[in-house]
Amino acid sequence: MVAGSLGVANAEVPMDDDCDGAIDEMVAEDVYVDADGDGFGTGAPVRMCLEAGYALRAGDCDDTNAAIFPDVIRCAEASSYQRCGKDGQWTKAALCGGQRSCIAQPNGLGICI
Ligand SMILES: [Ca+2]
Ligand SMILES: [Ca+2]
Repeated sequence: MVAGSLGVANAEVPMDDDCDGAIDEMVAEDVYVDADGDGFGTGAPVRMCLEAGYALRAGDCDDTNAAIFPDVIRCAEASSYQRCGKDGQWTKAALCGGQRSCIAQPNGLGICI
């Protein structure tokens, strides 16, 4: 693990930077705010010990809905859908194909049937 500026900060403020109870080992985790608790967060990473309300993975397209996270789909229009990308952005709409329709589910997901 690269110490970088973290080492400078630790010289001034002793901290348990890898959550093992020892102080100033120059190791920390990048975590993301995870408001809905689905294991995927949003926004800029924060270097700290992982705790409730945070996740190690980013990419949540909707951090207010625990059913929405990378790789799920939602309906864009009657016969098209969007996929939640690993970057936390919805992809461009794609057709369900084969005369199928996209049916929105109560949890916000979509199903092409
Ligand atoms: Ca989340
Ligand atoms: Ca979510």
